[in-house]
Amino acid sequence: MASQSPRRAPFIVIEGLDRSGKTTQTSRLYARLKETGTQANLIKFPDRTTTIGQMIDSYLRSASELDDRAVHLLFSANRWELASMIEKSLIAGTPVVCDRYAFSGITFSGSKVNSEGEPLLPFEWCRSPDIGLPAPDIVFFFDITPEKAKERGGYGEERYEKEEMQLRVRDSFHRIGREMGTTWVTIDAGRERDQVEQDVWKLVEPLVKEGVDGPVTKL
Ligand code: T5A
Ligand code: NA
Repeated sequence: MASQSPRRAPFIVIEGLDRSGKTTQTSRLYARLKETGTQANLIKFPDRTTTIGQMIDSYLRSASELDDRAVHLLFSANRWELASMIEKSLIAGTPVVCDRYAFSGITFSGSKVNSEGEPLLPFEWCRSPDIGLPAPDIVFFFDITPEKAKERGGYGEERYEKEEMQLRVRDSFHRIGREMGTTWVTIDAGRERDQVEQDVWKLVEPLVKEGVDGPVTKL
């Protein structure tokens, strides 16, 4: 009798611009999974609770200065801190819901410019430290115009929360999305919370129910 290889749980990432509602929707998704009988792991990057995360937090609040390359590598290291936990969770059958991931790393660092408006860090250099991390099975990209995002209480005080920066980041996310194919799902995040939640749930519910075939893939 042929033994069926066990299916693993999905790795679900919500990415997007600042104020697009990622934290709102990852929390809603986590809660909805729980209500329907699935205990997931909810994680967020940057994870500001670790030693590396505290350095990132201080940099984002402009309480400290760091070389652009150094902070990029810290963001990536912050993901590597959780890489084996993510993989183990998926293999054990527990879905992982993640608020931002390597795509934020690439788009934000890659969108930094000098006073002449030229990129500070080459795109391929930005991509390389995340190569080998667990790859998501689905990425919801929360797309929103800077005007819409501003209506949500305006951007805060953090380092990258400036309109020009957000526009470059948005273009960069669109570029990555075109390369990613079907794993990448663009969501109009400028709508009501319930509508956004419904769109995410429509795709997550079957993925969690059916599970995923094969090993955890890598970025
Ligand atoms: N970064 C991050 C890097 O440079 N490199 C990296 O590798 C990574 C991982 C901090 C910064 O770090 C950069 C990117 C960022 O600039 P963060 O800690 O995730 O990243 O940022 P936060 O400030 O926590 O979160 P965001 O600003 O991105 O906001 P969210 O999570 O997208 O939005 P959320 O859910 O908090 O909602 C914002 C507000 O809008 C309301 C909410 O109630 C809230 O008030 N809202 C809505 N209002 C109307 N309609 C809706 N549909 C709404 N949904 C939410
Ligand atoms: Na957030």
